[in-house]
Amino acid sequence: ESNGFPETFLWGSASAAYQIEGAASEDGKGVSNWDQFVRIPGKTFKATTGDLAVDHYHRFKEDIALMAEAGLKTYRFSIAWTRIIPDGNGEVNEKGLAFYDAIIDECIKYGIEPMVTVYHWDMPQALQDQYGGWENRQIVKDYVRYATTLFEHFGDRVHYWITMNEQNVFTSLGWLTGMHPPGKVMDQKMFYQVNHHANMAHAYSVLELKKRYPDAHVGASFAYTPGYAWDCKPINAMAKADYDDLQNYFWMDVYAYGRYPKAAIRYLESNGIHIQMEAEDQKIMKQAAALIDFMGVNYYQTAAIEYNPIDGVGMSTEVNTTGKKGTAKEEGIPGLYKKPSNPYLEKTDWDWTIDPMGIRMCCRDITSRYDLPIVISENGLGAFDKLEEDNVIHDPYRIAFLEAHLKELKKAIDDGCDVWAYCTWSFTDLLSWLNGYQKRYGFVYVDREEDDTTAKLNRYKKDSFYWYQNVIKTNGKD
Ligand code: BGP
Repeated sequence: ESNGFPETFLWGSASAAYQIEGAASEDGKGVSNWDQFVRIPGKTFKATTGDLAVDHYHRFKEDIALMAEAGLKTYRFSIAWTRIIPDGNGEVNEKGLAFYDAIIDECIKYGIEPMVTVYHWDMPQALQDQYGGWENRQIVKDYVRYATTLFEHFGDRVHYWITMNEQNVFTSLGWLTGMHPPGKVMDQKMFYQVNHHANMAHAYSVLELKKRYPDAHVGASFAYTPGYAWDCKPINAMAKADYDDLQNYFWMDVYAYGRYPKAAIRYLESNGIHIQMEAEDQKIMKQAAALIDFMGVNYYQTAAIEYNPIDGVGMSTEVNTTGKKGTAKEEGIPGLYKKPSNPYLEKTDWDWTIDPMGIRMCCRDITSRYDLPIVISENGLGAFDKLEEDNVIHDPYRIAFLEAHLKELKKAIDDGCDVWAYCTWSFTDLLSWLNGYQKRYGFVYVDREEDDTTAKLNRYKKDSFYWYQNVIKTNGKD
């Protein structure tokens, strides 16, 4: 007999500042690495500006009223560091604080629990220019000061904090494939060093939060792509173990245990990579790990994992950013693993596997490995949606996708996983980092096209809006 979702379950949706706000230079906001990165010419992939985005900065009241109408219990959003401390480590901008005060108060007015992401990839460009941003240990101090500013100002009203969004993604794309700022390609040494800096920034900020608000709930959001060993050949099962240590546990073990997986460190050392640490680091990482309250999981897809010979495929920058199905290329780490296309799974137009059971896999793995509560901080389907006459949008594919994932999530709860929240990505349509505005995720359609800066940006409810409203009303029982 299924107990289903607990009464206190937080049904929600998620967004990120750069993808939704716009108002890129208003009210004292500083320039972020993304504001700058999208302007560098010659990219082989799309990187659309968030200058206007969907103008949430000016329309947040309308958007949050729609969230209330859908019945959301929580809204996960990120704060733009450049609004709070425009140059990264100088003066605090009161207008930036005031903007997020207004968002938080608006949520509370409707009984929506604000869930705040401290860092969702938009770093002050000034820090990049000053000292190389994440590449320099100085970032730890600056991040912690920024985070602490948020804790002190919003901590009386915000009970859920996410320190980092998908550290595995922004570091891999920033230092290995070059598709995110600062656009470095295969700089392995720096990739691992940057991760250590981010881990310390996370760890110290957890300590600062808990000093001030011991009852606050804090975690980091990890992009978890569970792997399936290709077949029953032992070498492929071993490749999957390598994949887990280097691509999953390399981050989750740090958040939950405060240490790197041993096999991953051995692999790095045998490749001449030694992470530079300060004397206290390992102690601080452990202290922070003991204090986190949940693992944040962004779940989109799974990957098949097969052994990859030393002369095999490497990281690919030929990812599908057009929505033309079948254009993604196989990628991997030579000598370890590669990710062949899984013949058992359907794919989205952007070649992401559709695998509802994967969400249950994530929960089960985290529960047995870490015994931590889980916040699903993102899950959703990117699709081309069509605005039809009378401003209706029929998106049965999105409903089917989410419904199937919720069924599996419910099973995970029945399996004994302690799942606190489920946030869809996203509530309104918004900017997709590398795919522009055509890859839509929302329950609410925003009528803007790619280069459309004069768009009215009207909001229209999709069919999925009403579906989610009913899910929340019935607490997932239907
Ligand atoms: C996650 C990010 C989000 C969001 C989402 C969808 O990795 O945390 O910010 O963008 O993925 O991805 P995409 O926009 O590439 O389709």
